[in-house]
Amino acid sequence: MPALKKRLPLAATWPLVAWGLCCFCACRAGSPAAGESRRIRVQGSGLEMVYVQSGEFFMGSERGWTDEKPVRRVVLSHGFWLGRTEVTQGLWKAVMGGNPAHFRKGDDYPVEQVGWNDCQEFIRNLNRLTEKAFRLPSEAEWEYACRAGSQDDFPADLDACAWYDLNSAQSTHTVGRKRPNAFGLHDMLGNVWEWCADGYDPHFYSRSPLEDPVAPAAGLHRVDRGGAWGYGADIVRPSRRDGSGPDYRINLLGLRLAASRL
Ligand SMILES: [Ca+2]
Repeated sequence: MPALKKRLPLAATWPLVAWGLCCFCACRAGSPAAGESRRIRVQGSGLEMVYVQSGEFFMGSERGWTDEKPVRRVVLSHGFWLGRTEVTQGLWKAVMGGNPAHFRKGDDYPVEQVGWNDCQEFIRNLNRLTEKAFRLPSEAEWEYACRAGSQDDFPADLDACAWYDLNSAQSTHTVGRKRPNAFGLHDMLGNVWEWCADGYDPHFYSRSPLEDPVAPAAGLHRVDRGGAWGYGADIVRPSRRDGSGPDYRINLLGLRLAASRL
């Protein structure tokens, strides 16, 4: 007599099927979870990157300057990694071998007095050392990450989350000491302005694509964002835009790193 094959009841197989599907999907997707972080060591220094998921938001402000209008719904179709803090003087020294900062109070202070072109050289060297593909964030990525789900154009709790003219004692401060935003990012507002990848075009919002907008890095100026220790609450805002020449260096302006993948 042939052996009878014992079969599980159909209902009993569903948990196994579901578990298998979950594993299959997770392996195929391979995408990090929102807020996941990774530390990267670089020649005795390092940095921490936080994963920001794709999404959409209203970019700009009807209460802001003319270059912040029109407000439009922007889609970021891919998640990306962003530095938990501004680039520190310690990391800059580890990569470049020197420290251009004005406020040399410690390795955990943000680097400043770095031009947009200096930042490109820094990123090239960093990528060679780490075999990764760091870059500056786009302006849209920066504002999306700064807002972290908020549409508040004038944050009421600026003292808690930013170094600006009323609490900075006219200096930069150690990165990461102020309260992080909802994405876990520190000092997006204040401390130092942060270079973005885009060229600065005051009319860009009127004609930019609504999905993954990036203004070409051309023309006289590049975008910097977030305000700094020497500015007031009218400037230290998520949607405030500024443009500076690519070789402009000042003790109010630094950078934060981004990467599409790590
Ligand atoms: Ca900042």
